[in-house]
Amino acid sequence: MSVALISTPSQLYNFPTSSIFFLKGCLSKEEIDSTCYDLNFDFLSKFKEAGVKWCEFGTDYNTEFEEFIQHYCNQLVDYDWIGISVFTYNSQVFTKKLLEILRPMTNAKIVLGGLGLTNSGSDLECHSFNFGDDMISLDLADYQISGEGDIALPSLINGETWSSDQIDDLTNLPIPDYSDIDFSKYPSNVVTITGSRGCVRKCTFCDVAGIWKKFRYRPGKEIANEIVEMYYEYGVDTIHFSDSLVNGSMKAFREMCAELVKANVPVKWRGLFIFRANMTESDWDLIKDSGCDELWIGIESGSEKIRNDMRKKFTNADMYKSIEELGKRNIKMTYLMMVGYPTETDNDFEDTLDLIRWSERYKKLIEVRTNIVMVVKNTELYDDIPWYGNVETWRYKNSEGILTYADRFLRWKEMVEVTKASGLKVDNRINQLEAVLKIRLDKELHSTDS
Ligand code: B12
Ligand code: SF4
Repeated sequence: MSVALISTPSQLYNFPTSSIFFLKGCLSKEEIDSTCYDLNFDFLSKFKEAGVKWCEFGTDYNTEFEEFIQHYCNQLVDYDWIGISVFTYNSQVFTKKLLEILRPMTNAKIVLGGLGLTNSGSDLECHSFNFGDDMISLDLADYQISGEGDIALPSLINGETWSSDQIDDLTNLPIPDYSDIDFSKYPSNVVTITGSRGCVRKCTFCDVAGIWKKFRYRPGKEIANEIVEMYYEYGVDTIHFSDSLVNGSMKAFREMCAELVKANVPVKWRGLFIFRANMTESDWDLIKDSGCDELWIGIESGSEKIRNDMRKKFTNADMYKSIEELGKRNIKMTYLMMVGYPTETDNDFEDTLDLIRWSERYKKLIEVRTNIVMVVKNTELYDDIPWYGNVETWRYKNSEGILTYADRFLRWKEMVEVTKASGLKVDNRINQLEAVLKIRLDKELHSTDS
């Protein structure tokens, strides 16, 4: 039985796409041989921004892309199974083109997987909510595994009963297998590690609880061991966690940090983090000493009231204190912010600007990524909060009157200006984001909603 595992663009390409190497580890455990093709890297390291533009917007396709894909497919045709990992909806355009070219060339069974089989927020017509179904009905693929592939994929290939249901227990998951790639081709020695799946919060705007019904986590010691193995086996120097929150379970998080301190390997780690009450000096020290280089923090708003509305559940006191503790220890922070939450008033927005201005004291350490709140399917915001109008340019009546898309866009612009004026870094994809926001703004201007 021969199996090829392929990652499709677009996603970051300065380090290997994780899913296919995770799945190779799972297949090896069941004694199924497989070969990984990091097509995301191969394609985007060649075509760079032009490739990203086509993948993400579906425009500017050219013959060079076509020739590249055709040539690439030649090495795939003889496999019995081809598994394609669709990372987000931004990989759908490429995947469809790949399938159109590959399908007539091979008799392999084609199985699709990954979170990009759905669409959680893109309003571009080239993105589908049921991408897997679409591809199967066009006879471009045979199967889709819409959930976790760790057990389902080996079962499917072995002809056993399989389901897309989530695994209950993440203990003893196989270690990802990167033996098919040469790390020296990549600009950074980074790999992704999963310490947990799901989340301990249920924020109103977020679809994580819809994707992963249950929060599950691995023992901290196991996670630390995997990091150590990645260092010795592949010379990895940086870990990115794929967890919704690296400190979802404080027990496992503390254990992992303590084990890493003991192991004393020169590996840095980065992950999504939530501010919490009851963090001790020793917790902050452990974070630093275990190699934490940067934390991405879903702060969302500088207003405690808005964060409560969102069910983020951390206070301003905890937020300011945590930023100081991280700042003192020289740990980089990326603030993930959103403006225009339905209940956000001008005063709430001022609180957000105040947080940014206050953060100037740690300006060398902080990047701020701001987006406009999106109403995403399978969230409380979508289902229960009385927004109205179009899902892309939704409106809301709050205590100050009607909050329109144009109001939210102005807040976004001001936020970006205040971030820059405070000397904090802004998202390096800000221009692409602004282009997308302007498309929505234009839709509102031309809509008949009132
Ligand atoms: C890390 C991450 C990023 C990183 C990407 C790093 C990189 N390598 O490119 C950054 C921050 C850059 C990022 C960006 C974006 N991301 Co992101 N990201 C994640 C995150 C947190 C972890 C992904 C990960 O590495 N998982 C670990 C791997 C092993 O898991 P996996 O890929 O899901 O694979 C498992 C299964 O899906 C399945 N599977 C996967 N492939 C295959 C293939 C087969 C054949 C089979 C059978 C099974 C299978 O089995 C695997 C093991 O169980 C997820 C949320 C999450 N916790 O998963 C969001 C997530 C994937 N991102 C998401 C989105 C929307 C985006 C953005 C579009 C956001 C934006 N608006 O800009 C961008 C797009 C990036 C791009 N350039 O196109 C969404 C995708 C939703 C969707 N339906 O498309 C997610 C789910 C977050 C969310 N809740 O909305 N992201
Ligand atoms: S926004 Fe973050 S903290 Fe909130 S539910 Fe989603 S992943 Fe969890």
